[in-house]
Amino acid sequence: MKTQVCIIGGGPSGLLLSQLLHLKGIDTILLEKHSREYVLGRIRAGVLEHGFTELMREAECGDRMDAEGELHDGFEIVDNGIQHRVDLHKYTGASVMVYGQTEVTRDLYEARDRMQGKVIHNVEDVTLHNLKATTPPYVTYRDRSGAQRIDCDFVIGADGFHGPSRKAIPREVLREFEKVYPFGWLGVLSRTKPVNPELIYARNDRGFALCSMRSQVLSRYYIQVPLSDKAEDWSDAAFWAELKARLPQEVAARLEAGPSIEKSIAPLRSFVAEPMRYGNLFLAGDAAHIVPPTGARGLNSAGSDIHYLYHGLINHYLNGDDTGLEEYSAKALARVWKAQRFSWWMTSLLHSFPDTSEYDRHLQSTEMEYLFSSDAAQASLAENYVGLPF
Ligand code: RFL
Ligand code: PHB
Repeated sequence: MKTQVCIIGGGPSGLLLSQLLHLKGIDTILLEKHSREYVLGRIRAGVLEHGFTELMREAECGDRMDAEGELHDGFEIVDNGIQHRVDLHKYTGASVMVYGQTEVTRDLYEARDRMQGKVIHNVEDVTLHNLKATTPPYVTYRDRSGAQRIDCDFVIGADGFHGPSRKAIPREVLREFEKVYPFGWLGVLSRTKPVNPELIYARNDRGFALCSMRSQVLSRYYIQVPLSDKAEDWSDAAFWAELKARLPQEVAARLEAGPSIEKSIAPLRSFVAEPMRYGNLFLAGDAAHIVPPTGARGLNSAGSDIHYLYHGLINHYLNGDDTGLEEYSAKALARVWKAQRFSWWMTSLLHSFPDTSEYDRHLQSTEMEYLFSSDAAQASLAENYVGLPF
């Protein structure tokens, strides 16, 4: 087979790029390791920044998001029982869209179907070749009918943190930066009315908690847990009791508990790989960088990579101009590091750290006091949360 752009990974990054390029007449083939049902079964991000929603509209995938997603002008931060509101709209004039990653991915898959996009599922042994050679690159893989080969101009590594693309960059070229947090988030999805019209991020001596949602009848809650915990060890009753203990009493009193539809633990990690380009391979999204979910930056940073890559590729194909592709890694990384900083800051502000000193605890409380006594500090939080400009 032959295509212009071979995309590895059928998560939001890969699907969005494939859809945007197709609309400009650029041919892609997308390879995904799992079935569509499996990809859609993963419960992940819930908050989209304005730039991401604009990309969805440009990809002609914005209708359901605009009809069913909810615009939020602010969110709450609770500090050991005391509630403060961060007014996103007041400080930035912008809002965020609460619309789940599952729905984003479903809309993108449906758009790919409508346009007869080439999306191949259940591929194995994806291997990248000739990335820096003078001859064009190609990708090999296996499916049910045997070994396959795709010749292309460019390979896009949008295959998440564990995919093969980043690993195809030689050790002596790739630099990796990592920070592993000593806790995870236990998340529960339940068919219940969200406890609050806006998200609540709660700092508590028992550990962090987050009240989020997918719709007016579907809630998503998280609590910080030690890395040694297993999701199976948490009964629904134990989860609800612990969540309520970390929320202000009046919020806990109105929280509607119900059976969990999904329950899983995600470890918290920060990670950046540099550079994001190697020859004709371009990395995008979680393949190149991970953030802890506290600042809701992961999917949104993937979106900004796709924005830069999409413009670089259309300039290459439609105008013969390679500047965008040459600048891709540096431009994408500059924004990625800002998202890293913000996610680290918000994680440090809101979580309980084991083995923390009295001094560190004092600093954390002072940071919180400063935040809610300073318009400048709230404006800084707000501009990062709604998304820095591309
Ligand atoms: P994905 O979604 O991981 O997709 C990569 C795809 O590549 C496939 N793949 C392969 N395909 C072919 N061959 C191989 N060998 C392959 N190996 C892997 C995988 O099957 C998969 O389908 O990466 P992508 O597209 O870059 O998207 C990134 C986002 O998924 C991620 O950043 C967010 O989910 C992070 N995140 C959040 N981001 C936000 O912006 N806002 C949020 O509110 C938010 N909340 C979250 C989150 C992530 C979480 N977890 C579980 C890590 C909440 C949580 C709990
Ligand atoms: C979610 O709804 O899954 C969610 C929302 C905000 C975050 C992280 C996760 O910061």
